[in-house]
Formats: sequence, C-alpha cells, structure tokens
Amino acid sequence: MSTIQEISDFLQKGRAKNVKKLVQQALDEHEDPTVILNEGLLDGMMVIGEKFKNNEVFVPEVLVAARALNAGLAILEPVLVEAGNEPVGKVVIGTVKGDLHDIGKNLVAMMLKGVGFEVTDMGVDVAPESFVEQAEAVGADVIVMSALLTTTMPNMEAVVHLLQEKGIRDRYIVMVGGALVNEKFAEKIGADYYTPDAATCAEVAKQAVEARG
Ligand code: B1M
Repeated sequence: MSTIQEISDFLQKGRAKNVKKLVQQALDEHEDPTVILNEGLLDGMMVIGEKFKNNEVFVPEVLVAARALNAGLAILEPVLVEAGNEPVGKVVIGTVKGDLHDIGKNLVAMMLKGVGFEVTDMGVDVAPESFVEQAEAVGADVIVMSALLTTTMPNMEAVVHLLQEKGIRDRYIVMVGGALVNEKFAEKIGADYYTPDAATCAEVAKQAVEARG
C-alpha cells in the first residue's frame, strides 16, 4: 500500500498519530502536498462522509476521523501556505452560528493565507453580530462564511441583512461556501460570491480585492 493510501486508511480509522507521522513521511518522500491533501486526507474523509450518510458509521467515528484530518493538516499547513510578500488584504472568516463543522473552513483560511491575505479566523458557531463587529474592528476587505448544515445556512443571510441594516454592505466583499451551499443560494441571500472549494475561494477573493483597487 502506498503512503498516500495508508494516510486515507488510517484517517478512516481515526488514528491521528499515524496520520501525522505518515503525512510527514510523504513530505519527506517528496510527495506533492496537494496530492497528500486531496488523495490522502480528503479522500479518507469522503469515505467516512459517505458511510456517515448511509448510517454505517456514527458521530464518534466521524469526530475521530476529523481529528485525524486536522492533525494531518497541521503538518501540511506550512508547506501549503507559502504566502507572498505583498499583503493582498484582510479577511474575516468563520463557520456560521449553530454550525460546528470547521475542516473546510480551516482549509479555506489556509489557502487565503497562502495567497497573501491577513486572516482573522473566528472559529465556529459565529453569531452574525460577531462577524460584523470583527470585520469593522480589523478593517476587513472580505467576509468569508462557511456552513455545512441546511439549518445553519440562513445565518449567512443574517450577516448580509445586518450589514445592510448598518448601511455598510458596500464596504465588504461577502463570500459563502460549504458542502450544500451553491451559486443560486449565494445570489438569493445577496452574497457577492459562492466558491465550491478552498483554492477557488482564495483565487476569487484575491481577484475581487484587486479589482476594487
Ligand atoms: Co456533520 N453533517 N453533523 N459532522 N458532517 C454533514 C455536513 C452531513 C452532510 C452528513 C450527512 O448526513 N450526509 C450532514 C448535514 C445534512 C444537512 O444539513 N442537510 C451533517 C449532520 C447532519 C451533522 C449533525 C447534525 C449530526 C448529528 O449530530 N446528528 C452534527 C451537527 C453539529 C453542528 O454543527 N451543530 C454534525 C456533526 C459532525 C461532526 C462534529 C461529527 C463532524 C465535524 C467535525 C469538524 O468539523 N471538526 C462532522 C463531519 C466531519 C461531517 C462530514 C462527514 C464531513 C464534513 C467535512 O469536514 N468534509 C459531512 C458530510 C459531507 O460533507 N459529505 C457532514 C471535508 C471538508 C474539507 O469539506 O467542509 O465541505 P467541506 O469544505 C469544502 C467545501 O465545501 C469548501 O471548501 C472545502 C474544500 O476545499 N468550503 C468553502 C467550505 N466552506 C467554504 C466557505 C467558502 C468557500 C468554500 O467561502 C467562500
């Protein structure tokens, strides 16, 4: 079995220490970091996600797999984040209120840092008021929201509404994403952009900030 396959395998078993060790080993073997991420870590999580959907595994198994994924990401982060010298702008990012999923959000934050953004990561379960207060406090250019649950997606709209209420909607580029979010939803709630993955988010955010001048 290749190191990449082993990473996926140990991740599915929730074996964080092994995942960490194997990710380092793969890097030492000069494996491409994006291959380690996509074909090792994310592949393993997709298998678990599918089993979760089919009731073949349950929350505790998913949780340990998620921890193993985060352990692997911690090793990969310095390699994936090769930030440019010129700061591109400021981003406030978080997972919306009621939602505790943070793996995708962490990846997005990592990629944003990678293209040179200064990133304030507010974590999970972030209230609409907190997004807005933090964006104002740091003078953010972009607000990035992640949601993984159909029940928490409306909290993205609450942030847009709050910005409108305060008369500051035009100050920010608002971006949304997460497994169930799509272009149509983004349009409906008045966000500026939906992007399907972390790398696209970083690319689009950079272009949007540069286009504003
Ligand atoms: Co949850 N969960 N979960 N879960 N969980 C989902 C989301 C679910 C689809 C699984 C399923 O049933 N098929 C389902 C939601 C169904 C729905 O709402 N329609 C679900 C459910 C129901 C729940 C609970 C309610 C389960 C329960 O308690 N009965 C509960 C809710 C807790 C809460 O948040 N209040 C719950 C709990 C959990 C765990 C804690 C066990 C764990 C989270 C651990 C953690 O994050 N630290 C967990 C996990 C891991 C999942 C699945 C299996 C995997 C999510 C993940 O991390 N994927 C997920 C199934 C699935 O998505 N297939 C599921 C890997 C990650 C890299 O992908 O986050 O999609 P993702 O991010 C992607 C893109 O979406 C994008 O970039 C990333 C890739 O580059 N992206 C953005 C993300 N945010 C972005 C923002 C952007 C742009 C792109 O801004 C511009």
